[in-house]
Amino acid sequence: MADKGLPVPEGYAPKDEDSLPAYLAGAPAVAARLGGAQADWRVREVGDGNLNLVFIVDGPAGGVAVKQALPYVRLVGESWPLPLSRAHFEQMALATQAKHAPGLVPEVLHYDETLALIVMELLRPHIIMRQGMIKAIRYPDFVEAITDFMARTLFHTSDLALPADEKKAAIAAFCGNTALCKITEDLIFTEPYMIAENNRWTTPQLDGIAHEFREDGALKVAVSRLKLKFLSEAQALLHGDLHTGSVMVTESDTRVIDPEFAFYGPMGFDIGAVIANLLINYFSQDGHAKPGDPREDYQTWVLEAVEGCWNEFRRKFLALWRDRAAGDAYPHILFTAGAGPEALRAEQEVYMDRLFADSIGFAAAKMIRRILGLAHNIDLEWIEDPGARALCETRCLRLARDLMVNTENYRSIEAVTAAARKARDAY
Ligand code: SR1
Ligand code: MG
Repeated sequence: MADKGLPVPEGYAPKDEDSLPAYLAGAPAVAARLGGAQADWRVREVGDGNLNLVFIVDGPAGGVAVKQALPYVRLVGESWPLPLSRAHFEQMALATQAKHAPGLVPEVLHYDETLALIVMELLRPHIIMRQGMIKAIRYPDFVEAITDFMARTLFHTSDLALPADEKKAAIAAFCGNTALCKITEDLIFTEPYMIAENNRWTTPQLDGIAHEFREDGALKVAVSRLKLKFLSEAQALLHGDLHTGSVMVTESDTRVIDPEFAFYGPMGFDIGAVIANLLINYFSQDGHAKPGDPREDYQTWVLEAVEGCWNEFRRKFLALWRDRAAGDAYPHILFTAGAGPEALRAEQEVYMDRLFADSIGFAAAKMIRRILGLAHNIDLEWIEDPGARALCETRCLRLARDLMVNTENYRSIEAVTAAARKARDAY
């Protein structure tokens, strides 16, 4: 037992900067990557996320990143226990992602189930994409990489690619990640629409809109439909938390990190996460712009990235469906001759339209939760002037509500980006 939080296995203890080197010296792949002797290794705890410890360790030959789960939510403290098993799901997800999207996730060098500790290659000189976007840095490689990642990981873990027995075994392998799913179910789909202790927003500026959302029946129905999808549609292995804080970048390399929320869920949840976080950044730019540092051109780039994310994802996913369909869904034998091929092509359009609608709905839910719920984005949080921040947030919330409720107006990604431009002018 840990003295606080959840019960932990015998042998678990959080590592610190003093105890980590001796432990890593016993992991041959890690010691080789670092080089020299443990006395030469420099350790820094750098975790700034919501849940875990993260260390960077540098040795004479190279560096590694070490991520260790704590038995509670770091953001809140020991009063909110959280199972260490999330590290188990994370390393399984990393292995699946590495198989289907090689080169787009960090290499795992060592995993310790008891310590809930994963040692990975150190991504250097990468930075967290969100931090770069706040400084208006463009990432020309991003759309290509993230759409490769999403198309490949979602397609290859779906019923379009997997035989039913393999798919069911994979669902079973991830279905124990319930505590992390519950965080999403509560923080994204429920709490922003009610009075909840965890919620916070820019006050008093957003008090009115927060109240309005809590009274909005159409919005509550829309978000509840999305929640039901999240709860019940095991379409593919999701990353589960695919925001720009889960992406590390240079201008020519993109890696997806941190899949501890992984489980089999609706594909649109991952796609929506990417779109939502780009749109949040788009709106936040007006709060970061200064005389001499205008952000309009960057906002144009961000909206082009939003469009690219959907359009390229769609193209790549359909190409995989055409070339690599080996699953039990839409059996080949039904669609090879006669009217079959044409019927399948028409059905693929319907499938992608449905996936698009899901993605935009989930994007909207994620925009709202980052402004009215517990965990906020630094894109907006780092706007110091509360009035300026509230204006960006209001535009984002107004668009999100419209995306979620008036779905008939959003049949294409270009309709979404046009509405984002309009929301920026309208409020
Ligand atoms: C209590 S955890 C809050 C959020 O942090 C993670 O990044 C997920 O987005 C989660 O919802
Ligand atoms: Mg994370």
